[in-house]
Amino acid sequence: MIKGIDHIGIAVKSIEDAKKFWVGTLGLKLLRIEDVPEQKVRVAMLEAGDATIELLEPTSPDSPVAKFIEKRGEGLHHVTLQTDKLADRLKALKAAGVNLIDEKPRVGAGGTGIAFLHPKSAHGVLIELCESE
Ligand code: CMX
Repeated sequence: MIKGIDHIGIAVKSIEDAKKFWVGTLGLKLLRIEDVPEQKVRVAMLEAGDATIELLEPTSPDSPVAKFIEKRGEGLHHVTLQTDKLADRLKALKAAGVNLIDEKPRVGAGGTGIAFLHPKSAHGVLIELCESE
């Protein structure tokens, strides 16, 4: 089912500011910056070997990332795992009693199908599944 880690999401107040550390100091390569209006975030994708680091900046005070930063401060926000047959996997997870935030795939960064599992079902970690063949 799970094919690997796609990316790790880190909530930041400002991508411009966070880039100073992640790109300037650590030297990760900036792949792209894009708006994801459906999630009310702007994301910066950074190359980190086989996986990617995703810096998430809220674009609205009611963005889930804005609420996260308000409550917990900047930091690790979610882990994204690749899976095939996302819609089928979600049905199976629901049948297994997992608390799904998204019962059906929706559009995430890069236009791929994504869905979130609630942290209460994953030992405190927000898990994003993304479709990958
Ligand atoms: N990681 C771990 N726990 C989290 C969390 C996170 N990212 N976000 C919220 N929580 C916890 C809270 O601490 C809280 O726990 P307690 O009840 O123990 O205090 C609980 O989940 C509920 O949190 P809340 O502040 O009341 O927030 P909401 O219920 O309004 O929303 C969540 C929480 C996870 C359902 C919501 O943030 C969500 O739907 N997230 C998925 C969408 C998302 O994050 N999109 C941005 C990413 C964009 C992208 O990568 O494309």
